[in-house]
Amino acid sequence: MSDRLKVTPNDLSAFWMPFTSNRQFKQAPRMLVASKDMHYTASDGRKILDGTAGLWCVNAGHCRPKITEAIQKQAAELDYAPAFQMGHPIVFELANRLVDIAPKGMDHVFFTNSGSESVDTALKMAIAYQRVKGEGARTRLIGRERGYHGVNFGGISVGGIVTNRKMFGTLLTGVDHLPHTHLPAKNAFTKGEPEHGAELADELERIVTLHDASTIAAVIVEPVAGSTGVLIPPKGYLKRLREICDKHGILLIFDEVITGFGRLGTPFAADYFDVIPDIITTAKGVSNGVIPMGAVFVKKEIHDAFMNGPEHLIEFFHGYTYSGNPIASAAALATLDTYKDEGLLTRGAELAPYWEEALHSLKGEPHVVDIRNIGLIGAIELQPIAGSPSKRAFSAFVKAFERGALIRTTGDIIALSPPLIITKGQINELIDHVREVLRTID
Ligand code: PXG
Repeated sequence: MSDRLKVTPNDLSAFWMPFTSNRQFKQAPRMLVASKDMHYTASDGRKILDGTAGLWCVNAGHCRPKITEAIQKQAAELDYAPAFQMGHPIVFELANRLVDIAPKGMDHVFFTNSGSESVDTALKMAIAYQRVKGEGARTRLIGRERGYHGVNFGGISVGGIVTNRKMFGTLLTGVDHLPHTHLPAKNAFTKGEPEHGAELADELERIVTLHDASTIAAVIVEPVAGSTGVLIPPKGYLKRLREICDKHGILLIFDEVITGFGRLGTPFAADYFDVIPDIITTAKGVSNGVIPMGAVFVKKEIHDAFMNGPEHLIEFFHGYTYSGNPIASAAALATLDTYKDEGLLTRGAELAPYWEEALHSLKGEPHVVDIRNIGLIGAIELQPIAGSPSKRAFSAFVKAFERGALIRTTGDIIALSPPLIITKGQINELIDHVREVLRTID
């Protein structure tokens, strides 16, 4: 282990931290210095059980040998190769391997470096696709309230989290939003998919009536909304969205940045819900979070529509310097090997019933107003402190870290999404930490 374990007082001021209360953090920093399998090591040497797979990304667990070795080897062999008008074999191999596990019909992959970039790529693809097939008036994008699609301008425009939008001007024009599907009065403490709310998909018909289908390019939703506090789609909701999109020639984009790569116990949420969208955005789990990478999966018809015109011309004016970077590609291939060797893309399905029971055993603990779960995702919603939203859950987060567990909070919701290698014993441990924390916070 490097001597970073011996952390000494340090000047923390230069680094402007992302999505962090910088001033509060720098007064009492929480530093991670090492990781292995299900655990982090904090700078004071304590082992911290990872209840969140980092940030929903380290699906195979930490510092897995195949992935570490692949990165080391690739860095010494071919470090960087230009991504435009040049290729390197490993990224083609990766694309084939990804298509092999993708839902049927998703035959092509476009590489990015993050979920935010995957989302903006998908939105641009959707609008451009409508244009190349002669429907250039279809430029509108439909997102959903409480949706999270990253932080780039396209993503925050179709996203529905007010704090991520209100500071940043007028955003993209021509965007509308479906209502969110969170109905706590009807669905609280549901195990799995809630019974009520499929009819909320019909709001898309209302939006189509308002704008006319001929102006709408695509609808984008997270099959399970993660960042906004784990909103599980009501039974039948996604199928209904698919039907309405089909009826009106609107593309359906699933943002699977957190649900992709085994989180629900199936390779993708599209498999879980048996609804195939036209485009799937991914990131995080594609490379186990270890090296930044994103991948956008596209149906053959969409890809093929671009493959027209003179062959010397670029078909899609879009891409990133690091699209399909060799080291990221090597990390992703080794990640896929690890998922395959250990059956991780479906392991969540075996563990889900145990996970569900463990989570719901928190019903009746102080402050708990709802518990929801699907696959290896769980959310425990707390009653907010009057006048101080999110303070209670944040105290839970800090207390859990002090006790030796990493949990994630958003608003007053605790969200759990452990690496897919978690054992039953570790599930008990995680839930016991949360139980004790709930009993100690105000
Ligand atoms: N789409 C979805 C559905 C996401 O969950 C992004 C896009 C953006 O990905 P990048 O790689 O650009 O961050 C995400 C990211 C949390 C949390 O705790 C969730 C995300 C990121 C950080 C924290 O809920 N999701």
